[in-house]
Amino acid sequence: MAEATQQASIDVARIRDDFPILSRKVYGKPLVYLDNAATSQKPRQVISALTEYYEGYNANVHRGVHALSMESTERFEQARKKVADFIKADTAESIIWTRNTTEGINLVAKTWAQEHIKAGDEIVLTMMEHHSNLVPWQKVAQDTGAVLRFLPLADDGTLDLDDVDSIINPRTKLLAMVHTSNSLGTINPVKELAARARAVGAGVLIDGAQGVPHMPVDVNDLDCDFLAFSGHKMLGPTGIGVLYVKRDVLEKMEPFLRGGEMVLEVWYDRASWNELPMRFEAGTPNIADAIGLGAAIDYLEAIGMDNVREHEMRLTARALNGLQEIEELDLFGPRDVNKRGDIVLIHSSEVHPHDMGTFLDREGIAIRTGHHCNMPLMRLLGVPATVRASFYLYNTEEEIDVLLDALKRALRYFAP
Ligand code: C6P
Repeated sequence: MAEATQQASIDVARIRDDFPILSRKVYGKPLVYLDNAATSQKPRQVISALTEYYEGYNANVHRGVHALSMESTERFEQARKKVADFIKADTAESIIWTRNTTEGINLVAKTWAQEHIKAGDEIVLTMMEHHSNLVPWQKVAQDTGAVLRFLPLADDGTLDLDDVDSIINPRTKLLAMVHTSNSLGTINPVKELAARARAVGAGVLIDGAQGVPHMPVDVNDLDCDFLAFSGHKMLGPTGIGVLYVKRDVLEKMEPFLRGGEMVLEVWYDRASWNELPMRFEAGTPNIADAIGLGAAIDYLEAIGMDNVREHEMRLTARALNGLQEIEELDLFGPRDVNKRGDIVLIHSSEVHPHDMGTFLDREGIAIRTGHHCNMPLMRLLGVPATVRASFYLYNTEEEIDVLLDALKRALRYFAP
């Protein structure tokens, strides 16, 4: 691949050296990894943090008086503090470890929502929600008799807010919405919509799965009650996620799972609850991966989230410019890179997305094809499946060009 030509504020070549997997080949071609919305790659620093934990101080947390247990507890809690600082939370007690975004949203649906949402209440979502921020609310609506309402989409893949005042109204009890769409790439005006929800007394949940890894996020600025995201999409290990809950909201919430660690005192017939956030972390937590996520946050902080965003905007602009010129392709989502994240979504009526994905794979290019856990959105767009490329801090402008070139060749290859 040609030498990097970025006039970037970040040194992509140096970053790439930290990611062992990026030097591998696929079918004899250099790997071009453009499936970051599904999961990101991991730098050596994160992989080492996991090895150091298992080789050096593996022990359960919050339970032992021995040195290893105290060391692992300290590193585990340091990681929690790193997450809190990363999203500008006031206190680490607002950070609950989960497995992933999906579990975080389900936790809110199974606890807070059961207490606060009643028959006739309304839950407002958008028409671009990932299944993880749709299906749990369908269940809440079925259980409680609440009604789901949806903010519709404009033609350019942004939200159509013409009727926002009737959709977010005094019956609204929760606004649960995605920050950056994993299909359209749209970055939603979450802060403005959170303010509208607040004005009618509703709670606010943000699905940060595609937002937190790619731009600075400040929970106080957004004024949300809940923010859920996944470690594996932000250079961290799989199996570790985060649910931020505003402190005063969390204090009033009933526990999610019950058992060891989340209790203060237990009798044969009853129990009392531990302090926050342990009250929401029953059983032995995912210690190693929480520490690994802490290392991922150190890595991102050292680069700077503003720099990550700026770099990805440059990559996305290059991709959009190139894609617009390929007339066989339909391109979804806003054209303005200020309104979108690192994701581009395309469809060609001439080539099935899976054929396109297989062709690109043979070129060493990893992209995602299918419905991206957005089936209702795909129906709305009128396509059964699409091709999606998503970028991260280690991708180069040359890789975008490799993608564009391969797409053109695929279109010629499959031409009717
Ligand atoms: N989207 C994608 O390829 P989990 O699987 O729990 O870590 O994240 C769920 C999730 C929730 N919301 C959004 C906006 C997401 O993008 C995702 C995960 C991946 O698009 C896997 S389907």
